[in-house]
Amino acid sequence: MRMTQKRLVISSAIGLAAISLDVSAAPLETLYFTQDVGWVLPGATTTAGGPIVAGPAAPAGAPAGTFSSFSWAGTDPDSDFSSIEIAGYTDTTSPSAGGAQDLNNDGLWTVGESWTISSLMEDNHVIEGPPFPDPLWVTNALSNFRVFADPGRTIELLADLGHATRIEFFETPNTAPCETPSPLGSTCDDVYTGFMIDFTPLEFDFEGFHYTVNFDLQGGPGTLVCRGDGAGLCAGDADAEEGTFRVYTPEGEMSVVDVLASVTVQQIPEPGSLALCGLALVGLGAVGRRRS
Ligand SMILES: [Ca+2]
Ligand SMILES: [Ca+2]
Ligand SMILES: [Ca+2]
Repeated sequence: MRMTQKRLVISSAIGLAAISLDVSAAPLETLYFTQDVGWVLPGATTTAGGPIVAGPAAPAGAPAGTFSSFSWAGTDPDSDFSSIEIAGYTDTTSPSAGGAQDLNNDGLWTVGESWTISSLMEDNHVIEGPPFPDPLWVTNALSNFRVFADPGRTIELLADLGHATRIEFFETPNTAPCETPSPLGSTCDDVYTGFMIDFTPLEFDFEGFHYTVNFDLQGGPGTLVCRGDGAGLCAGDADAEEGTFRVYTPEGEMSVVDVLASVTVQQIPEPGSLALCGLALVGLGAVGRRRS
């Protein structure tokens, strides 16, 4: 009796080992990315007559016709220019490489780590002129985001090309008391807004595993990102609607918002393996019944 049980245990262990070998190799622990981005130049009419000046063309690899930055001013000739820049990174140029976001400190974009793939940097000045339209300007940042399995970037796992992130910019009135929330305390914080749907996760399959790339926004020093959830410093912001984000930037300061990307992975159950498992269990059941 004991011998029979032992043989059964051994044979089913061999069977399970064969099945798990059949499933696939291990999931990727490290991935590689490129993020190439640029602005579409907003139309000059959106500033009610104030100039909009294009900055340098976006680097090669970014969607055609886009710019790394642009600046704008009011109709008053003494008006300072504000500007907004966008930078895209690769896994080797990201500020996350070797930084605090590199949790296992290996210099690589490891599964589970949230790394900066691009940054928005605004140089915010008080714009002089007549009352401005709300929003002052509307435009898209366009991005080409790619994920690879190898550091040489020859095995492409994901290509999200020409992706548009729509941004609306509001130059708030610049005299106290501020009419709108001014959570950073300048007179008066400006705000730009967009939709979280532009940060919907992306998914792909590779060698028996399902990968999900999640995106997030993180405000740098002196910058506040609100998610429309009314939490913390965003409390009392009646404009913080569900499904939107709002970035508050103080007058007279630089602000930075980072776009983060992280990966999660799940094994894909293979129909063949499931059937084998089922058969093995049925077989064990049949043997068990015969034994009793
Ligand atoms: Ca790492
Ligand atoms: Ca301003
Ligand atoms: Ca303002």
